[in-house]
Amino acid sequence: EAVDGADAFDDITYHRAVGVPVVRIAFDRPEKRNAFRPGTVDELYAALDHARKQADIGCVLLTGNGPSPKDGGWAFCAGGDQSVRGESGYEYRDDDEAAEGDDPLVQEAKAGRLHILEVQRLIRFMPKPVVAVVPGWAVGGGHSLHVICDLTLASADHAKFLQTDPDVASFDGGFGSAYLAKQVGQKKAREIFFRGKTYSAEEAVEMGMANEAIAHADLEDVALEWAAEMTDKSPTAIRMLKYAFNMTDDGLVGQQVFSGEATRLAYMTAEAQEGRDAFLEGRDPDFSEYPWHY
Ligand code: 1HA
Repeated sequence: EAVDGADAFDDITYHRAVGVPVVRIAFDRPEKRNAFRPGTVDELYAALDHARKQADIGCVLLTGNGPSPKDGGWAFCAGGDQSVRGESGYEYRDDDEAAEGDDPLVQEAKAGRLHILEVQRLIRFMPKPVVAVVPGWAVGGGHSLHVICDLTLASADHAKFLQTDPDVASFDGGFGSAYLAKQVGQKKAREIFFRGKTYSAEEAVEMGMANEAIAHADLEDVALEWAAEMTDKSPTAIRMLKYAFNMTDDGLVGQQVFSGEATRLAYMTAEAQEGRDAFLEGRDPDFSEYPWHY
């Protein structure tokens, strides 16, 4: 189902599933293997942030539209669009729209963009699962995107996983590499980056960086089934689990994010409300009714 305002996007599509609390966000530059330019990243960020804020959305499917009208090839995402890579990052060019308007200072600040990293953080910290649905190439920064997603489902027929970063003198030194190593182990992660070989969906599953290889024709249906299973469960439990999984790797920020949810739960207790009420009523709080649980 098309979502209001979704036709404002040029480089992505945004759909809401019917009957399940799930959205599908897809790169829509199939003739470029779904490589992203700065405007693509702005749109992706806006779409993900919209999904994040909807109380009736519990899961995001992130994928790439295809096949390419040029040669029939499939892609999840081929990373940063090298044709707009400038001296310090990826640049807005030609018909690539700047999402935040024409303020010259904003435009100047936006030169040389590497803001796919902001998208990575949004995926990492959003309180609902994001599933990479990989119908074809996942390459470079596109590979790193699948790595940061909570789950990866891949086309058994067309998915191909490839890290080209050092071939084009780029490097994702954060989640794309170090977090990948947590998934596949140090030796394999170094091989993926240092050798730059292509791996199939089945190999990706074997390595532990993808969950399942699925017949291409069934990929989207199975992804929706997985999303429906997850969104049948307790939103609070899923949110706490995602943040718990993240926390051991995310340092103090991980603790902050997890603990924020603990604070929210604590605020819901009568004990916390006594603290608030006492302040508002100008009296000392009386916590004597609340036990020291063990
Ligand atoms: O590492 C980072 C970052 C790190 C830190 C912070 C920010 C980061 C931001 C981005 C990145 C990166 O993503 S660096 C890595 C950038 N990506 C690549 O190096 C992948 C380049 N592409 C390929 O290696 C191949 O095209 C492919 C393996 C994805 C597909 O090969 P295939 O099936 O043989 O198709 P091919 O003919 O090469 O591509 C089809 C069309 O798509 C071509 O255009 P055409 O000749 O038809 O006009 C091709 O140029 C275009 N295309 C594919 N990938 C890109 C691309 N155009 C621009 N940029 C691309 N990334």
